[in-house]
Amino acid sequence: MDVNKTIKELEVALKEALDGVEKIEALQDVKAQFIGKKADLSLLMRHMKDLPNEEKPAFGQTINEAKQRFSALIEARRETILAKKMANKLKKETIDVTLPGPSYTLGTPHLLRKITAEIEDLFMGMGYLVKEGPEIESDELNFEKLNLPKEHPARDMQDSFYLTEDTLLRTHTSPVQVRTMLEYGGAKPVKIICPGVVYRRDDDDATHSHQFMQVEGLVVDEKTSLSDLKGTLLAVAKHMFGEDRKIRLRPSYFPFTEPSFEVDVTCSQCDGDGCSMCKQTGYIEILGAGMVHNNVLEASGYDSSRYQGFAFGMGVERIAMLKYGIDDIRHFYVNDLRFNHQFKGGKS
Ligand code: FA5
Repeated sequence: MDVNKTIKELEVALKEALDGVEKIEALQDVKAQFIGKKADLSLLMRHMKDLPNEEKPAFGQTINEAKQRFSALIEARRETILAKKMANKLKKETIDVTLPGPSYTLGTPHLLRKITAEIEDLFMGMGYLVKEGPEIESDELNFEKLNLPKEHPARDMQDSFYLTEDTLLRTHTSPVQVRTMLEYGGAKPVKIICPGVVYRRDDDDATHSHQFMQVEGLVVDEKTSLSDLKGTLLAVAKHMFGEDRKIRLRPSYFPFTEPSFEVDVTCSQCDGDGCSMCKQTGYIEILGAGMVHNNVLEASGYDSSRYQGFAFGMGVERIAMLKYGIDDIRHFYVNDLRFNHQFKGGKS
């Protein structure tokens, strides 16, 4: 038997078989057929036993070398198939950059967030720091240190959601005043605003909500007067509503300020003539203010014979309603995108 001739014939047959193979699975079959255990090439080894001993090594080497060549041919075909497969895949995955992409609707900051940012900008421009406090507050900071001891009748002005006997959802942002004065230890002037969410057991109607936003302001210094407070509030009203809107200061009562005021702005719906939104008064209340009560200064570590202060707390929703002629506070909370998207653009 001429082993070289047989191997050559097998090699020709292998090359022909490989030429027609396009898939890895088919290549496996060809591999089994030509170099597998039962392949003709492997079966040639059986002739070894019929050969004289001195010819056996050369015979074995010839077959092993043939096996290596066959393997290399099969391997080369595998690489060609895989390369073709990858090329096809890439061709199919080609991205057409001229195709229009999916359209995403851009969101917009909520109007209350925008108004708050506008107020923060105004006050930061006047040298105020922005301070924040927790929404779950102690009775001590929400009421007691603000000159509202337990059982004080004025607590009824702010009907509260209590969580325990001594903790509640804060009813106003005024406790942040107290927190800041305590933090400063009565040792330095204070000039802050405190934006945040507050909660009251108020019945929801066009101008009241059980959850709303306030921005508190507090200035404590050695020379602080009522005219500083008036000037500051006038600057706020003009900045937020323009020169044309009128404001009025009404004497009022807050236990933590003396004297106290409520500040009203002419109603945007009726321009001051009276309508259902302003309950026929022509005005809408936007904030409470006053000179900080001596008891409050003292309770937070400030010497009231040396320091005076003024404070105010404004309702953000009421300001937004006046500025944009919104007739119902509930629009802010129902997440109707038709409402929200009207306030796209501008400052965020
Ligand atoms: C206060 O909350 C005082 N802490 C404000 C203050 C601070 C006075 C510092 C003096 C010194 P009042 O309860 O009036 O005050 O609320 C302030 C503002 O929050 C109101 O003028 C109004 O604009 C808004 N507001 C009050 N209750 C509601 C409500 N239920 N829904 C929406 N806005 C409200």
